[in-house]
Amino acid sequence: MSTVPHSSHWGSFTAVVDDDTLVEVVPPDTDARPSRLIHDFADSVDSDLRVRRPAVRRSWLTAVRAERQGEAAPGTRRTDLRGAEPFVEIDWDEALDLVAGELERVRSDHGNAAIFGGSYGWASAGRFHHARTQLHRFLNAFGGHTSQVGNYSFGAAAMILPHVLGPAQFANGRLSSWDVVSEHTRLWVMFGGIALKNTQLESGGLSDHPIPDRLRATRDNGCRFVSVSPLRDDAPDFLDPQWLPVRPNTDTALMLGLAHTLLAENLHDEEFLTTRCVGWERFGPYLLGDDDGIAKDADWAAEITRIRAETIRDLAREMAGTTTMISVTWSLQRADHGEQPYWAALALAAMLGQIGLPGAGFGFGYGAAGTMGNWQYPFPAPRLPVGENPVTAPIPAARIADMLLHPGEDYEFNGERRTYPDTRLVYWAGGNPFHHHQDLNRLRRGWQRPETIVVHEPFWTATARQADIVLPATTTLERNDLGAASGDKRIVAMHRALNPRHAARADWDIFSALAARVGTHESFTAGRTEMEWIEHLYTRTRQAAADYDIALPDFATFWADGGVDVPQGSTVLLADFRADPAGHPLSTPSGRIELFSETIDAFGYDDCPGHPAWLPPTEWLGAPDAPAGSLHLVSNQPGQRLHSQLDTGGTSQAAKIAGREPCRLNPADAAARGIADGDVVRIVNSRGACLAGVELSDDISPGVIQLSAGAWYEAADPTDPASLEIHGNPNVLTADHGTSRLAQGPAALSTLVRVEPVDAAGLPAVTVTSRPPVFAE
Ligand SMILES: Nc1nc2c(c(=O)[nH]1)N[C@H]1C(S)=C(S)[C@@H](COP(=O)(O)OP(=O)(O)OC[C@H]3O[C@@H](n4cnc5c(=O)[nH]c(N)nc54)[C@H](O)[C@@H]3O)O[C@H]1N2
Ligand SMILES: Nc1nc2c(c(=O)[nH]1)N[C@H]1C(S)=C(S)[C@@H](COP(=O)(O)OP(=O)(O)OC[C@H]3O[C@@H](n4cnc5c(=O)[nH]c(N)nc54)[C@H](O)[C@@H]3O)O[C@H]1N2
Ligand SMILES: [Mo]
Repeated sequence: MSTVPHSSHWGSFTAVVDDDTLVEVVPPDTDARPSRLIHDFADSVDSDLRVRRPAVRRSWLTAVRAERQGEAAPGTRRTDLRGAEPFVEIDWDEALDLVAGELERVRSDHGNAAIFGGSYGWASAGRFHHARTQLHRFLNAFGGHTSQVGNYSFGAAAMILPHVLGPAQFANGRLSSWDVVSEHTRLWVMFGGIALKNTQLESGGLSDHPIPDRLRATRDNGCRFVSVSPLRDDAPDFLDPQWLPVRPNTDTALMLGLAHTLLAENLHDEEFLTTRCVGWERFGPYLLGDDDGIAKDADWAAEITRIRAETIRDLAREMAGTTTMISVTWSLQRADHGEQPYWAALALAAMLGQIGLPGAGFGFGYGAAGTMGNWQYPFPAPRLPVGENPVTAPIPAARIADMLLHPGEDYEFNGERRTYPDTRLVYWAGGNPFHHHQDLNRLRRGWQRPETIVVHEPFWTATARQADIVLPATTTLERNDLGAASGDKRIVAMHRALNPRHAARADWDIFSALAARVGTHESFTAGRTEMEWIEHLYTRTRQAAADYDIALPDFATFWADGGVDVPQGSTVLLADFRADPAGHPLSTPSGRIELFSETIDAFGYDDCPGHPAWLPPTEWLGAPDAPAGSLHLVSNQPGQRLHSQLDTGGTSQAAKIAGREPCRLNPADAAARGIADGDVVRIVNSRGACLAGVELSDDISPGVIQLSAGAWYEAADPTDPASLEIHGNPNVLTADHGTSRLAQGPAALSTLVRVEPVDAAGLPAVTVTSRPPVFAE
C-alpha cells in the first residue's frame, strides 16, 4: 500500500494505491468541503471506456493505406461515415506513421493554416501534461496551425472588457477577495446567483473549497442577498436570498431600469462618473431616452424582465443607500449580446460610485469556479511554454463550425475583417467539441469536411467516436505533474500513482514520438525529460515568485513535501484607481472606465453599439416570433460532473432518469403539456431534438427548462447528422452564432425549445456509456 500526493480539477488528494490499483482517494483534511466528485474520478481510471490501443476508423484506414501505396487520393475518403463505423486497432508505430504522414501531406499540399489545432478544452489539471498546451507546442514547432482565441467560459467578456475596463482577468478572478467582501458587503445583488455546484472545481486544481463558508460568514456579518436568476437554487438557501426570477437573457434591461431609477431620483454619483469614467454624457441620455424616445425606466424594464417595477425601484434605492456588491456570473454573457450585461453592470456600479471601496462595486464571475474571489498570487502559475505560432490568425473559439463550413469566407471580429482557412486536418487533444459546441448537428455537417481528424483521449467520448484516428492518452494518475491555479493557495507536486493502462501514452510521449518523425524532436522536447521539465517549470515559477518577495522552497524540497502553500494576501478591487485615477490609470484608451467607447462605436456594429444597450436576443420568451408554447432552455453547467467528464461516473449516473439526463420543469408548464415527474420527454426546436428525463421543481421559473450540459452525445441514427439525440445533450438544440461581431463568443443560453411527452416504450437505449465496437486487426 502506498500513498501519493496528486491533484485534479475537482480537488487535490492523496491517492491510496495497492498493487497498481487505485484503492481510495482522500482529500486533504485542510479542505473545508471537498467535492464528492473526486471519488468518481477513481472509478474512471480502469473503466471499460478507456481507449486501450491506437484505433482507426475502418474505411479511413483502408483508404489511407491505399493512398500511401499510390492507389487512391484523399478526396475519396468516406468522411461522411465518421461516428458511424467501427474502429480497428493498430500498433503504435503504424499509428504514429499515419499521423505524421497526414501532417506532412497537409502542410505541403495546403499549408500550415489548413491544420486546425485549436483543441479547446479543459483536459486535466497538471500544468505540464496539459494536453492542449502540449499540442500547441508540438504544432508551433511544426510550422504552426490555425488556433482558437478566447474561450467558451467568458468569451464575450474577454473581448469587450479590454475596451471598457481593462484586461480579461477582470472576468477571471481579478476580484475583491473574500475576507474584504465578508466583512464589508451589506447588499449583494447577484445576477445569475452564486451556484455552489460550480465552486467544486477549478481549472488546474484546488486544495480547498472555502466559498460556502465565506458566503455564510458574509451573511452572518449582516449582508442581504438578492439573486436574479431563472432558477431559485442558483443561490443557496442559507443566504435567505430574495429571489428575482428574471426572464432569461433580460438582465441588461433590469440593470438599465435600476440605472434609470438612480438617475431619475438623483441617487447617482456624478463625481465618480465624471472623474473615473468617460462617456457619461452619452450613456445618461440613452437611459432617459433622449435619442430613441424610450426611457429605460423601471416600468419599461418590468415589461421586459417580468420583475415588478416597484421591486426594481426599491432595489435601486437600497443599492444607493448601502455598501453594495453587484456580481454577474459568466452565464449571462454566454448568450446573444452577452457583452451587454457586463458593460451595463459596470455602468450601474459606476453610477453608484462605490467602485474601489471595500466590499462594494462589481465582481465578474464570483461563484463561477472554486477559487473565484480567493486572493490570486501575482506571479504566473507554472505553464509549459508553447513557442510562437507562425499562423497568426486564430479563429474566435466558438466559431469552429463556421470555419469548417465556410472556408475562404470573411467574417467580422473585434473591429477586424478576417477569413476562415480551408481546414483539411483537425487535431484535438484534451477537449470534447461534441460536448462543448453549440448546434451539434451543424457541427456534424462541418465535421464531415476535413480529410483527417486525430483525437487523443483516455476515454471513448463522443468526440473520439467521431474521429479517424484515436490515440490512447494516459490519465493524470499515470504521470508526474504540477498542479496549480493562481487563486489556489497550494502548488501541488503531483506524483505518478499508477502505471499507464493498456497501451496508453502521455500526450507528451505521443508528441515526442511524432516530433522525432517530423524532425522537430529537439525543439519540441528542448532536450528535457518529463521530470526535467517539471523541475524546470517549477524553478521558473519559484524565480517569478521571488520577484514579489515570495520565497518558495527548492524543487527537491517541494517535490518531497508533496507541494507548497503560497502565502496569502487581500484585495480591494480597483482601490488604487479610485484613490488616484491619474496615477493608476486603467488599460482602456482613456485610462478610465468607458461608458461610451469611441473604439467600439467606430466599429459600427449594430449588435454592439458604443454604449451599453438593451438589444433583444434572437431567441427569448419576449420575441414576437417565439413559437407558441416555447420554453427558454437553460443549459447551465452540471452539478454532478465537470462538463462531459465523469458523466459515466456514479454521481452523474445516479442523477439520470430512465437512463437519460434529467431536465427540470416548473410543475405548471409540465401539467399544461401532459408531462409528469419521471417521464421521458422530447425537447425539440428547428435545429434538433433530444430525449431527457423529467424532474418537476418549483425552483424553475415558469417558461424555463433546465437541461445541464455534459451528457455524452448519442445519435439514434449515427449515419444521420440530423438524428434525434437520445441521451439528453442540450447542444443539439442550442444556437450556434456569435454573441456579436465584436466578441463572437458562444451564445448557448439564448435558445428556445418545445417539450413534448413521448411514449417510453420502444425508445432506443443509451449505449454511449459503454464500450464502442473496436476490433483487433
Ligand atoms: N450548452 C452549453 N454548452 C457549453 C457550456 C454551457 O454552459 N452550455 N459551457 C461551455 C464551457 S464554459 C466550457 S469550458 C466547455 C467545456 O468543454 P470541454 O473542456 O471540451 O469539456 P470536457 O468534458 O472537460 O472535455 C475535456 C476532455 O479532455 C479529456 N482529457 C482529460 N485528461 C486528458 C489528457 O490528459 N489528455 C487528453 N488527450 N485528454 C484528456 C477528457 O476525457 C474530456 O473528454 O463547454 C462549453 N459548452
Ligand atoms: N460542477 C461543475 N462546476 C463547474 C463546471 C462544470 O462543468 N461542473 N464548469 C466550470 C466552467 S468551465 C465554467 S466556465 C463555469 C461557468 O460558470 P457560470 O457561467 O456561472 O455557470 P452556469 O451554471 O452556466 O450558470 C450559472 C447560472 O446562471 C443562470 N442563468 C442562465 N441564464 C441566465 C440569464 O439569462 N440571467 C440570469 N440572471 N441568470 C441566468 C443559470 O440558472 C445558471 O444556473 O463553471 C465551472 N464550474
Ligand atoms: Mo468554461
